[in-house]
Amino acid sequence: MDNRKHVLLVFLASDSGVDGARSLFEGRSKKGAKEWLDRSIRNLIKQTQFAIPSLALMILASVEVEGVEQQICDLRFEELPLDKSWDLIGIGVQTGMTSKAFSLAGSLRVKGYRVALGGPHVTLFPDSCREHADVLVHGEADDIWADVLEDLKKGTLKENYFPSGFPDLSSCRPVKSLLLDKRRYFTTNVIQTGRGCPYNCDFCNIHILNGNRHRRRNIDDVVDEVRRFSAHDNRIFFFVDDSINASEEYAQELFHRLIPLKITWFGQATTMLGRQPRLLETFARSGCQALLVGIESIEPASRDTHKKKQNSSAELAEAIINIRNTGISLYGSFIYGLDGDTLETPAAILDFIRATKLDVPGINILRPNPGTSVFERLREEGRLLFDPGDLTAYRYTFGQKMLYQPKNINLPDFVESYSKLTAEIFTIGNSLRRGLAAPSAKAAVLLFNLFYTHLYALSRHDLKQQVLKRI
Ligand code: B12
Ligand code: SF4
Repeated sequence: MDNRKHVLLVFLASDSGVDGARSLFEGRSKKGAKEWLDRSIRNLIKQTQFAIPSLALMILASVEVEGVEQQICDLRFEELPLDKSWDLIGIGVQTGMTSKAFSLAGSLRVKGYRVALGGPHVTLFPDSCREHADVLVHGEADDIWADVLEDLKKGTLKENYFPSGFPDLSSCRPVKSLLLDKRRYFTTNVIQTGRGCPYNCDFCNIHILNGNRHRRRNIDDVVDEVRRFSAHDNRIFFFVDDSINASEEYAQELFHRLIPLKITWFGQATTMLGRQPRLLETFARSGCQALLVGIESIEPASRDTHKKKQNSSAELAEAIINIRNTGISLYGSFIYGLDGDTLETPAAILDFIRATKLDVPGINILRPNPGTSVFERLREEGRLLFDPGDLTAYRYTFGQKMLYQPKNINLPDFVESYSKLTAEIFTIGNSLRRGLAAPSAKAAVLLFNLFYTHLYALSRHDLKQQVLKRI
């Protein structure tokens, strides 16, 4: 008889972006060949997408407790394996995907499975999750997941598990990548070197989820992980840190030590990197091919209001040019519609993109995530376009729905100006030009731009419907 306990860890597919972009008005406005074409492009995006596994679930599945076996199920690629019996099913929950998570949890509990919920939404809004789970795991679960598994074994599962504080990342917790079917992913080499952020941008809640202090892993542990992972998968590495250059000294030592390992890697950094020449050179030498940088706004008034304090607007362009000059391609993420923005802002964004030759521009509409201070402020100012009391009313889309009223621009004018801006940036010709001009990772840059040409057209279509229907 098998006395072991079996635990399934589930990753949910998002309804938006690369996981499954579709019109919110699908079926109503598109018919026949157009709908078929849209579906084909959607599948192509899904198949060639830069899908990476969930590091959170890799970390949890690597926690070893004798007598407990764990398996990951990624719903982007597979069905729930309910032909096997599971003693506990863990689901990661993100705000904006709560309806999906809660409905899955509900259907599993009806079938008699016990469900544990964890992840950012549980950490921020545990009360909204309570009735949907047998077990709630609050905060970063690196250490407490072992307690859950021990209690499962003993038959003493509790309703809530709280960590005693933020985990000390300098203790060694080896992550296993062997648990994954690597053919499904763009890469399984997903690594995080630190957590937490000292800044307080008002549209973000990383400083709440992971704390205001930047905690770092031991450099030996990270180097060892890179070595182990590359023996299993020789593709690119993705460092998921919110800013890989958060500590210049740490990043300098780590990536200097990675040079002999001859890997290639992508990551996310702050534009401050453009003013860290030594680190920039080390990044390039250690195989850095592309970085995502949060530019957010080039309007000084918007940067001030939204507390984006790191770099002044004047320094941004120079920083970006410096980074690209070392051979690293850049994905630059903007937010249009911040409180200092006006109808002049799109022209300034266009000029900025042309001057800096950004490889992949990301033009986002502000998303007032519940739990952020911008959400609270917009709620107080009566500017939210969804019910702030209903957390399931907040949904992620690929910029397909305005969730708030911009401060200085009325909604129809905003949508028109946003549409003009994205239609000008994302054309097939511009995608090819940017792909060819990219200093590295040319194929990835080209694909991203082509996908965005499709995705932003979807966003324009849906926003227009929203304005026309006044939803
Ligand atoms: C890399 C990344 C991505 C990548 C890869 C996602 C992937 N495959 O994992 C991409 C670009 C695809 C992506 C997409 C999205 N992302 Co994202 N992403 C991140 C990022 C930068 C790192 C995630 C990560 O690996 N962290 C490291 C792990 C170890 O930390 P963690 O996820 O928090 O997990 C810990 C705890 O939360 C908990 N936990 C997590 N899951 C579970 C599950 C169980 C059962 C339990 C018990 C515990 C538990 O324990 C973990 C270990 O301590 C985070 C920001 C961040 N710093 O975390 C945003 C973040 C997670 N993403 C976010 C969002 C909004 C999205 C999208 C919805 C965006 C969109 N518009 O489509 C999609 C959703 C895609 C999806 N299906 O989940 C938000 C979630 C906010 C929220 N309040 O819920 C974050 C926090 C960014 C932010 N600042 O707002 N993302
Ligand atoms: S947006 Fe980036 S810099 Fe600002 S608080 Fe979030 S993680 Fe920190």
